Amino acid sequence: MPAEFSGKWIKETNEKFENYLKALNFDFATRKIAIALSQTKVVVEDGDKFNIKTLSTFRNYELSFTTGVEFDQYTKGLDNKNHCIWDKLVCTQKGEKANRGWKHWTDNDRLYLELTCEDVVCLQVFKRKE
Ligand code: VLZ
Repeated sequence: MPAEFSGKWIKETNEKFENYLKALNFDFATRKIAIALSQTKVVVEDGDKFNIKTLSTFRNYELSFTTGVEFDQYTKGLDNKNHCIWDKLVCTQKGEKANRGWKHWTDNDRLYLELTCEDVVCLQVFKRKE
């Protein structure tokens, strides 16, 4: 089985990202910085274990999990306290915000990431670099 998600991916497009950050209560100044940034995803897929880093010059996020295994997540400002389960690369989060989750999929040299919070759906597209 090829590890289809493994690699380094650079953000190309980012639809509704500011609305998404607003739904998460990010303040105005942080949103303006965040939407202007380049973002790189570094994904390591090893069987059912994943490590996903979201990197930028401003802030970095890192997440490690095993698909199918529920866990509690805490990242300050972003997820705060959440209970998560990833099914392959689809995550359902139960926390302070309704309807939160992520979905990742690939197509040739593109990585797609759909981020949802309340009624906002943000779609990010990344291009494979390595
Ligand atoms: O990634 O949910 O793909 O770890 C960015 C907020 C939110 C501030 C990005 C700007 C959400 C900093 C990334 C830019 C890096 C995200 C998932 C895995 C979960």
